[in-house]
Amino acid sequence: MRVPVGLHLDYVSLAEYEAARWADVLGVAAFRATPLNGSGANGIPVAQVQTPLLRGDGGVFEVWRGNEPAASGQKNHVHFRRTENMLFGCIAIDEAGVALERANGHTRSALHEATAQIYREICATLDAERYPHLLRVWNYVPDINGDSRGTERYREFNRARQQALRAGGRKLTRQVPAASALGAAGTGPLLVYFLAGRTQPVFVENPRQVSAYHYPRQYGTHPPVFSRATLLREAESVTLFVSGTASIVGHRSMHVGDITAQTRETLTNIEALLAEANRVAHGAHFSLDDLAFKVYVRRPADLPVIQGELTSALGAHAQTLYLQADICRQDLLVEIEAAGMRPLRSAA
Ligand code: 3EB
Repeated sequence: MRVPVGLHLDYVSLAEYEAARWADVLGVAAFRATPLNGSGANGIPVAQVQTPLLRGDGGVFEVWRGNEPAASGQKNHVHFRRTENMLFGCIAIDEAGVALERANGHTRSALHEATAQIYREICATLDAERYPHLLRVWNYVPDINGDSRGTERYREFNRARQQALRAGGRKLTRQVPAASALGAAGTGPLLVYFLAGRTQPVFVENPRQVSAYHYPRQYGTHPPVFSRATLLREAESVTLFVSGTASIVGHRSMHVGDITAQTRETLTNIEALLAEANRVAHGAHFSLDDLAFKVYVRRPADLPVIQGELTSALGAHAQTLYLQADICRQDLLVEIEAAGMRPLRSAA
């Protein structure tokens, strides 16, 4: 089958990465302990994600291609690369470097300021470059379950993200990107990478789950701004971006302490989301076989159980990347995101 024109995703090893052709690469997320010298050559944005690999050494590189010539650019801290219809960007801000301004007699936390700056700069970049539609956002927050002045850092992040998106004139419900938000290891920067486009995607919610932007206040004063999935239709293909998905039904975390049951509930959620995406997609029929998965594992010791469940559900040949990361609720042990492409017409 010939590869349809359109957005494309590969996970490659270090050796393949070093031999790759770059002309149509939009951007890269590098899952590797130490940054490569010379990565980001040709101005290609490389998000250095600090979530340790649980399998595979040398690193794994998530390579997004647009299948057409791409051009690089930078606006303030946002490194981006774009084709006619797509823009990949990444931005990292170190909390230690942000200026804390006094507002109404109190200072915002460094995390608030770093988050606000990142989302302000993303909005400004998309406005300036004219890619109005955020499709998919990946957020990596150091010490995500840690405390910020009596509030969990993830909740503080949510507050700043929502406020900055509001200030940027963006929707806060329904027409919001797919996303993931995970803990990053160590003391590195807050890191966000994203894909945006010029055509509006289809936004998909999970019938088994309360929309995250409608979570009740027990999960924080400002809800997380993301859709459960987005579908991008291009001329010859459809791309499905599945947000970070966990063992949540309604708005509650299920199976606290039970990694087997959490993994199964997460897969059930992804299957329900796929069914919903297929219902609203008109013409694309996604199955689990079409997707590449990123699996975030809180406790490395749970890896064999999680892997066993995924292998029996997805088969031994599924594209899976296992990473250690804290999940944004303390009681969640595993979170799974996915992406995949399908030809729109039978372009075989
Ligand atoms: C959840 O379903 C789990 O804050 O951007 C998943 C995906 C989660 C994205 C985000 C959070 C985010 O609420 C956590």
